[in-house]
Amino acid sequence: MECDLQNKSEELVTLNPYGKVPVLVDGDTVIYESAVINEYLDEKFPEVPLMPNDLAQRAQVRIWIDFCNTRLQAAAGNIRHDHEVEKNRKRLAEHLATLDEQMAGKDFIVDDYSLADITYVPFFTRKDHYKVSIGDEFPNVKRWRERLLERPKVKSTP
Ligand SMILES: N[C@@H](CCC(=O)N[C@@H](CS)C(=O)NCC(=O)O)C(=O)O
Repeated sequence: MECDLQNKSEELVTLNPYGKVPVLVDGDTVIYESAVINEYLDEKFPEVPLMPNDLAQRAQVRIWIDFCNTRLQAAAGNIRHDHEVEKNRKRLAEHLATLDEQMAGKDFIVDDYSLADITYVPFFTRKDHYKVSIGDEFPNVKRWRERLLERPKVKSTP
């Protein structure tokens, strides 16, 4: 569902007690929190698997999803909302450095393309909102971003 976040509808707050988007309504099922929505969709459509089979790799995917949501996006969101901008710019640079190390010599963050890579796409497509540039100081993240944004499904998503 789409909604005005400055003027939240009652419907949004009823569907998601956190009052945030995204929210997925699938028949009688209501799901919020993007990581949970993504896992639900992955399990609902097993013909396009986006989680590895290996248990340890599945755990790695969840670790990098958590890193994106609780660290990278948290710092980026604070910058976007003008909250402690300098402190959060520093944090964001540290998180990008961590990611750059993780991405060394890799095409995707854990083994093959997975929900972990997908989780970073909104950050990469909206990076200008966060006043961040991903240049040669983060060469592995830069290549990974370009690789993800070239994917047809990512390109065709508004
Ligand atoms: N952890 C949540 C974060 C969702 C989130 O922060 N959404 C923002 C828009 S991108 C929002 O709804 N903000 C409105 C608010 O916090 O009041 C998720 O991954 O779904």
